[in-house]
Amino acid sequence: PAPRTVLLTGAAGGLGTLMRDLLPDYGYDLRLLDLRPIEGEPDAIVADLADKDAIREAVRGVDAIIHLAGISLEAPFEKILKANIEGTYHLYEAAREEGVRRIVFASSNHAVGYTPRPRGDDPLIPIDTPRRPDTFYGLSKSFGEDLAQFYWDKHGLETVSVRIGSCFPEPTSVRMLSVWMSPADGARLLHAALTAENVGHTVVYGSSANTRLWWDLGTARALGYDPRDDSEPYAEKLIAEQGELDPENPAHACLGGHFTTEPPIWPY
Ligand code: NAI
Ligand code: 15L
Repeated sequence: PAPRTVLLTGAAGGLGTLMRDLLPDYGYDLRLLDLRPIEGEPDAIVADLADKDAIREAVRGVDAIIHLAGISLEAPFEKILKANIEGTYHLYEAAREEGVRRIVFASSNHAVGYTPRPRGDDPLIPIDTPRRPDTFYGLSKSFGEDLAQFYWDKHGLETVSVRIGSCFPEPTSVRMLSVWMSPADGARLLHAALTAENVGHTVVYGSSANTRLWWDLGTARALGYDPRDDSEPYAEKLIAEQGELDPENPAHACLGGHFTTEPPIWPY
């Protein structure tokens, strides 16, 4: 049966807030978790991924988990280790112990961030391109994908790892014209990842059907994802303001963009 009760970790964050609005329309009953309390959501679980007991209790009884919680930008390795690496391990271990069958893991394009972006008629980047993390942050997403594969092979716990591009209400840079995922398409993709059968561990890119797309959405479409949006209507204005991507600029050379040169730093 399709999952109904879904634990959403990182529910207070940007993507969590967007998905809290959109996913209930697909019939999900969301259980929310975050380090921070969420205004207007008194039932949300306030817990740190470091707290094994709290995480085990949080996953008890849910049909599936959408795992968004963690550090979402670059940070010193020790912080990434605790939140993203140990934290994701705690979540998987809790899910195994409690018999949860599927996790949708928010991976990132930064797991493959040093991959040169396609130019001209170059083919789209395939999902099985070698991982080339561009930050400790990207490295933690690479670890998360391996962890997911391991829990599938060893314990039969399924995961869809979504290498999200940029999921924000609108694209705000020329790079985002290629990697943007509209919130509505984000909800479509999460729904497909929760309901497709026999996913084992499947890795997909997460973006809209952008005219300037850099990567292959084949594995996402194979789950039933049918993106409806395209960043192209934003192109003229963004290019007028920022100019085209500069072939000589290293910050424009790879999928990860400025994360390969001057990554934004986690402020907490
Ligand atoms: P965000 O930084 O807005 O939200 C992350 C949330 O996780 C925050 O509310 C934070 O309080 C919570 N959190 C951090 N450490 C925690 C811990 N130890 N225990 C419990 N909760 C903790 O990030 P955003 O943009 O919402 O991203 C969500 C997820 O998707 C992240 O894992 C991020 O790496 C991933 N992602 C997001 C992309 C995007 O375009 N928004 C692109 C690629 C990946
Ligand atoms: C990410 O992984 C970040 O979490 C998000 O804040 C964006 O910066 C996104 O990548 C991106 O590549 O634009």
